[in-house]
Amino acid sequence: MPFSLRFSKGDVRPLRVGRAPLIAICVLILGISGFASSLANASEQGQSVARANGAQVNYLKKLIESHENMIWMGHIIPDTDSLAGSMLAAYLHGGRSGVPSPLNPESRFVIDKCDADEPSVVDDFSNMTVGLVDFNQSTQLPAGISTGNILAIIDHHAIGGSPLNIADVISIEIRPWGSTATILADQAELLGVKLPKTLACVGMAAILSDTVNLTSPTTTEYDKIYVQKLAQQAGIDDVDAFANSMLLAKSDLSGLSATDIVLLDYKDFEFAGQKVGIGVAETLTADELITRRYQLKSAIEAQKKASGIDHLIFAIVDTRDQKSYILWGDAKDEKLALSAFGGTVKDDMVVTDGTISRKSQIGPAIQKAVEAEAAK
Ligand SMILES: [Mn+2]
Repeated sequence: MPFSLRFSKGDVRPLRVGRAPLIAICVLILGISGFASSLANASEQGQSVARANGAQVNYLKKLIESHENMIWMGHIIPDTDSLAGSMLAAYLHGGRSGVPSPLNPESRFVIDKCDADEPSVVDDFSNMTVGLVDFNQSTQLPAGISTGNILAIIDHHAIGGSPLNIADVISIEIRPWGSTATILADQAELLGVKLPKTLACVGMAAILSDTVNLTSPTTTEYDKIYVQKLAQQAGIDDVDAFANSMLLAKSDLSGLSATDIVLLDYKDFEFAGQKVGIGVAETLTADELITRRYQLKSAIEAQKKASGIDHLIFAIVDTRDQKSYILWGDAKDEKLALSAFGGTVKDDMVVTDGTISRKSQIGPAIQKAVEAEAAK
């Protein structure tokens, strides 16, 4: 018999902050083979294994050690969470971090403010194995990454319309938390790894960014806890001030062209066989973009034609008043916007109150509308 495992009550790690209700956790771990051999080694050496998800035995690290040229990458257009995800994952599990294209103004602000080293832009993935952070959709995979070279995915998004089709068994960890950085902060804690100040700062910033300073409906108790913990590690006293300065950095879009704004935080999806692009601009000063809405609509229409997709919806997300102004480029997408968000068209926009999250509100609403149309 190769090995045996004993699990005790200690296997289930309670949430460390108080009476917070446990939310549903979805942890998919498919990289069993590397993990099992690590467990076998641990068992042979007489160590006890506390938890069957790789905690204490960093199976990803062991897996990555056997690959010379390994890099952690986020979705095509980087944001602060995909940046933080690649940096934290590389620190915890080995390999190096990279971004597929240059950073947006908010992420640049975070790198400066946290005094962190900026990962380099990498677009040549030949002879590399890759770990993906913050996405699992084939439509968001940076060009040049072969699915056969993907070792692991760490993410917090729905598996959605066009998940990556990967023939090999790999490690996939998806938890329905507010950010990828929250999952990595939790992995660090499970592994007993203390993050350096700079990375704790970047991780905290990523949680704040993805959850809009813990106000988005995607926010979980875990996000709140790890913002506190990471802030403490990073020596940041005033988290609100940090979050507000980030939101301000993100809001200054005055120097950007309409097309730049549409593509600043943009993702492609596939719903019911339709290619759908969704761009968002989170801003405290929505009026500035509302004033430019006809420029934006022209840019949306041009971008949609240029990329040959079926739909393109853009949302001005007003993070101050917690609502979104939905824009489109043509009559087909006006119909889609109305079907997805209801209401009426006023000033050539649809306004949707309480909507600030692409992941849990805007994306799912559009997905349902596209699927309903396809089913007709
Ligand atoms: Mn994210």
